[in-house]
Amino acid sequence: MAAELYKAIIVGAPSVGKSSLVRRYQTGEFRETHTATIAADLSAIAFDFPEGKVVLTVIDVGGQETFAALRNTFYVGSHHVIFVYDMTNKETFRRITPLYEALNDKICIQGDRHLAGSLVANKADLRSEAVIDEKEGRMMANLLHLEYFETSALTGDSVSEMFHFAAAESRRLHRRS
Ligand SMILES: Nc1nc2c(ncn2[C@@H]2O[C@H](COP(=O)(O)OP(=O)(O)OP(=O)(O)O)[C@@H](O)[C@H]2O)c(=O)[nH]1
Ligand SMILES: [Mg+2]
Repeated sequence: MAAELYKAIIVGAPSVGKSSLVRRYQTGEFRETHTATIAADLSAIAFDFPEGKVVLTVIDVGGQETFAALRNTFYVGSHHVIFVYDMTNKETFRRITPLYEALNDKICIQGDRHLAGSLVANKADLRSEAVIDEKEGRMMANLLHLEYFETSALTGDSVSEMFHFAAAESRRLHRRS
């Protein structure tokens, strides 16, 4: 049976760890240094669900404001949006709402449907330095109708679960419509 293809986009302020999360999932590696993503990187992740194969194309968009227009272009046709912030950096949390609104404006939402996605509090290995706690993160996720994850690209905590959810949820919502 042919694989089902879905598209996810991963967005957030610079340095929150978007590329690190993708890299951790794809290669199991972690890099200490930050190399800013220029424009966007594409990767494909394959999942074997009991119902069949799913391939999720992940578009990792550079967080610099220069790429705002590009981000909106890539959003069109996406099945899942992964919003990432760094739990040790308040400013990156503040960026979530404007990002959500900018992307939400790009689609025509029908009835009670919301933008499908996840809110990811990354750098959970630095929890002792966190300035945004779980309660605040979950509140924001509820408000925006997003699934909440706390991840660490350094330790790998919850990284597979987060990408797995993106694929499973894309499939579930697409099948229903
Ligand atoms: N401690 C810790 N550091 C992390 C984690 N994830 C990423 N980093 C570090 O944060 C920095 C930025 O990571 P990137 O993955 O390049 O960030 P990005 O969101 O892709 O940044 P842009 O491409 O500029 O938008 C790097 O120095 C990483 O090593 C994490 O979970 N824990
Ligand atoms: Mg990057």
